[in-house]
Amino acid sequence: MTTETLRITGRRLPPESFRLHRTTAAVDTEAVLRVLRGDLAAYQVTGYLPRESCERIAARFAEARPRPRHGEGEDGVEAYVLGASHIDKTTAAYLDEAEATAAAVAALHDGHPDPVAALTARLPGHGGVTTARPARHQGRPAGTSKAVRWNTPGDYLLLPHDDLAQLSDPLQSGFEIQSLRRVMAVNVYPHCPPGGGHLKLWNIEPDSPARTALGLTHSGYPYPPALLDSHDSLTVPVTTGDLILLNGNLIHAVLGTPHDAPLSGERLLLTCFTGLTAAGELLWWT
Ligand SMILES: O=C(O)CCC(=O)C(=O)O
Repeated sequence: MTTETLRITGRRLPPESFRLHRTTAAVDTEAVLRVLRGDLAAYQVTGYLPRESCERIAARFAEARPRPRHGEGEDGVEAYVLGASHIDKTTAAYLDEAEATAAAVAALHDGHPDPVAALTARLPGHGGVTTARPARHQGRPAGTSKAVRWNTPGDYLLLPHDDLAQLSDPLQSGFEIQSLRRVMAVNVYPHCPPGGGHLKLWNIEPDSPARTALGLTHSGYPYPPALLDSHDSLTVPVTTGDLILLNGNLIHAVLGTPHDAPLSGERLLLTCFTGLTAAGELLWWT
């Protein structure tokens, strides 16, 4: 089957849920819980991270000489990453990486609280969340957050994808994140230059047949942009200091800048994934 004849099937949010909720500085916990449950597409808190923190984290990231992740970006580098990513590796290899990078991630914050962890710490006691903790495997914890600078020129810094499919990778069989049915991404931006690096979400949470037809069963990446034209979309204009919570089951992408402006060298993301277990435990991983 050619991609022209494929249709991405799945769950669509009702129009009143497929929207961006916004507040300034203060976090509306009820809105966070709506994203977590899949009842809201995205929630943006402008001015979440004070300017001094943004500048400190960006400076520490530059000093740390983060490692390149090879891929289809400029000079064969898709991103510069500080911290661990569970994608495409065994659970043991991921947890080794989380342990090996924990001190470098903590050093980004110079003794100040990690703003990603500060968000997850707010949730226990609200909306049936009993506790918040790292996902674990054989007693070993997942990473708390990672810092990422995408390095791909063109229309997309990161192509359309969903955050759920990657949990099913057979390499991570038995890792407790595999029992989760929903993902909420917690994203904080110490720097985003004006004019680009925005987030685009499409109103489709793809189902297994759609992923299988596209060969994306365990990756959820990348959905061909042309197949998304028939789905409603919304764009979240990212600004420095934002916290953005995303319904990660929806297909979403990071947009580039018009005219190849030198954006990719500057935008900086701190992030973790979260999900709620049937027992009400909020798990995080990276
Ligand atoms: O860079 C961003 O704003 C979001 C990145 C993202 O969607 C991901 O890492 O899955």
